[in-house]
Amino acid sequence: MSGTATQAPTVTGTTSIRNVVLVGPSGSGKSRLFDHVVGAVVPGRAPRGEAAEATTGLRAATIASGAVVVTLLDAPGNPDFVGEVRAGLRAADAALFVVSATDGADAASRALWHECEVVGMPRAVAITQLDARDADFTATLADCQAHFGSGIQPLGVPVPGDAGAVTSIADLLLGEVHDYSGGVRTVRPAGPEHAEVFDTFRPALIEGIIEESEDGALMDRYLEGEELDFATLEKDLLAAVAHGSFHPVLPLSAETGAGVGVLLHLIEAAFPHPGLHPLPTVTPVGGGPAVEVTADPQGPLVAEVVHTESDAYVGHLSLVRVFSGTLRADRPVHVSGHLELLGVPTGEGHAPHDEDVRPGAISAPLDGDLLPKARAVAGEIVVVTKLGSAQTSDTLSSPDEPLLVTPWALPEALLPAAVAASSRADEDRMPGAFRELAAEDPSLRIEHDAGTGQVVLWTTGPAHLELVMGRLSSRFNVSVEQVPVRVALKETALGRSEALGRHVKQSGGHGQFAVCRLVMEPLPRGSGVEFAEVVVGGAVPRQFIGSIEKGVHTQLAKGLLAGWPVTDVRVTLTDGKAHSVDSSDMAFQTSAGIALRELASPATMTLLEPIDTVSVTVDDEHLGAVMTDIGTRRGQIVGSAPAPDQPGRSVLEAAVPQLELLDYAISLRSLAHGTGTFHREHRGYEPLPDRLVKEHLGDPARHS
Ligand SMILES: Nc1nc2c(ncn2[C@@H]2O[C@H](COP(=O)(O)OP(=O)(O)OP(=O)(O)O)[C@@H](O)[C@H]2O)c(=O)[nH]1
Ligand SMILES: [Mg+2]
Repeated sequence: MSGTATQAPTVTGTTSIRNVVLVGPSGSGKSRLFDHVVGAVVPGRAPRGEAAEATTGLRAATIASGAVVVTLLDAPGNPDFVGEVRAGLRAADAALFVVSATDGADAASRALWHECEVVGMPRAVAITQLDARDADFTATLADCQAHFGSGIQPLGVPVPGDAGAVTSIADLLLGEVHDYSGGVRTVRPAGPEHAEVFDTFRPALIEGIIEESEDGALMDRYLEGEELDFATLEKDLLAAVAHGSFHPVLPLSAETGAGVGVLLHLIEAAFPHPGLHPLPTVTPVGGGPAVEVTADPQGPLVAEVVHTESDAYVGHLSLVRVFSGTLRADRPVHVSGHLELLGVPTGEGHAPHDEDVRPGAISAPLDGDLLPKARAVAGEIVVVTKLGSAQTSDTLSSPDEPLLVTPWALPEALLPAAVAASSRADEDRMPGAFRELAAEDPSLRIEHDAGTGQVVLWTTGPAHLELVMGRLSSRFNVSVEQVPVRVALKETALGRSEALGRHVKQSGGHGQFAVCRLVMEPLPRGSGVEFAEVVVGGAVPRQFIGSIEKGVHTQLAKGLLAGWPVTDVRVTLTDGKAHSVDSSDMAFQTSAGIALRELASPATMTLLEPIDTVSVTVDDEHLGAVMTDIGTRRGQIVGSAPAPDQPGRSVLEAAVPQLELLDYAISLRSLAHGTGTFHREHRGYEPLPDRLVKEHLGDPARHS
């Protein structure tokens, strides 16, 4: 904890709040820009070193800027952490989309742009790293216009200085040149040397703004040659940005600070305040029709936990966006989480919960520092301590009127990693650590697989897995080893087989006597297990038929070939023998097991593997590669079609064995150059190909 600011900026009302999330691919310069802006407003903060690490979770800082209070959120760019981006888009009211002038609008940028688009986020584009050697502003701008559609127009254009470094920016609306070379901004009117820049970029900007204007006569006036004044244009520009239909582009350099002043002005003047941004769906806890809420500090309290961290000194820290009402440190809140309502598997640690909790302190965040405050009104983003039971995506409301916010679209964890505790002590610490990790991270799914007995961590990708493993050891002192993930198979019958089960022990004392003849035959896929009996003449007394049935079910659940449960078979009791004294329930159960083990052999039985329906959404140019790859995974293509609402992308549906999908979350990224996403659903079981059966029979799964 360090820093010089000790007081939270004063929020005078919801309309003076601006919440802005930085979104863009990894390495585009979001954290650098975040640090620069925070550092410019709060002097004395040590900037991060050159070897900056990739961001893994939301960072937040609330700063005063002009007449508004801005909370900046820095989101990670790595696709594994798209859940944090979505949380940031939920918490903020506008996004600053960051594209590096060295990389352009690459596949990762396009995927993130789509994330903003699906939630209708108003956004501006920052083209950063203008000072880098291979920076190309014009090419990056053209790239953005090509990929992000209409409404992308620059407000400023960098003007190269003497040494090539970008120290000046031509402001296209004001007709000025802003010079940052002396460390502070100096403004001069544009000279004849800048005519080319203005001629190139200004007409398109002005036409773009006019097209968005509510004033239909403006275009005619412009076309008739009238010089439109700055105030007219700025008003329309601001309206268009807030509306989400126009995306002004700002050149920026975190190195020289060029463009940062214009950015802060744009945020204050053009970015929507919380009252203009649509609120998420809110329902009463326990169900019922949606409740209308507005960004009114007097309204019912509705707030959502968008990020959770654990601090060695302060403990549980919840980053909370207040949507309605006022959150006060001296009033209890109702904490509610119901991920099960989303209809997706949630794993351990995400059980539904509802409880009233007294919060600890409320603070404005300043990137790790906490600036205390007494309350937070609708629209604010604050840190709340001591909400021990609150998990990321939980709702905070008033205990008198408990409400539930429908969470943002949580990403699916599709990369499985099986782990085993290194020691008994590690095993004891594992459940507590898992509980904490799951509470922080709704995209982590922890599963104890009943079929294989493995503990499986489902993550969104390798960087997410690495983060989770790192936390397990550094924060919870739990050492685990990664072991190969197993897939739970099943056994079934190929043809009819029969055997006699004799359980006869009659030497001395109370004996055991039970004999049964069982026939096993295949049933259609999905039938499960059936038991039948066709015993004639009371060879097996009535009361023991139930014993045999029980013994059959017990043995089938344990498996006959390789320890996997047997399915899709009918077992028929055809004959047997009993003894008037020595027969018993247990003896007949045992004889049934013996008969089944006797009749089982690789000649009459085989293994079934689980098959998933996989739908892959991918850029058209990579569809062929993805299809070919599905083939190498023993997959069957079911069909493909253009992706709804996503021009240039297709959805491919295929049936693929789970055994071939263990690394798909990683493979698809390289196959589709970062443009692919997929979803999988269990479809059913199919026989494992012969060559694989041999492999799996030599490798018994699980034996009790
Ligand atoms: N020269 C120059 N380098 C920059 C600039 N902005 C960022 N960088 C460098 O680019 C690298 C990545 O910057 P970050 O700000 O960490 O990138 P990020 O967008 O936060 O990346 P993620 O956290 O992974 O999403 C770092 O080494 C920065 O020093 C800039 O304006 N100029
Ligand atoms: Mg970062």
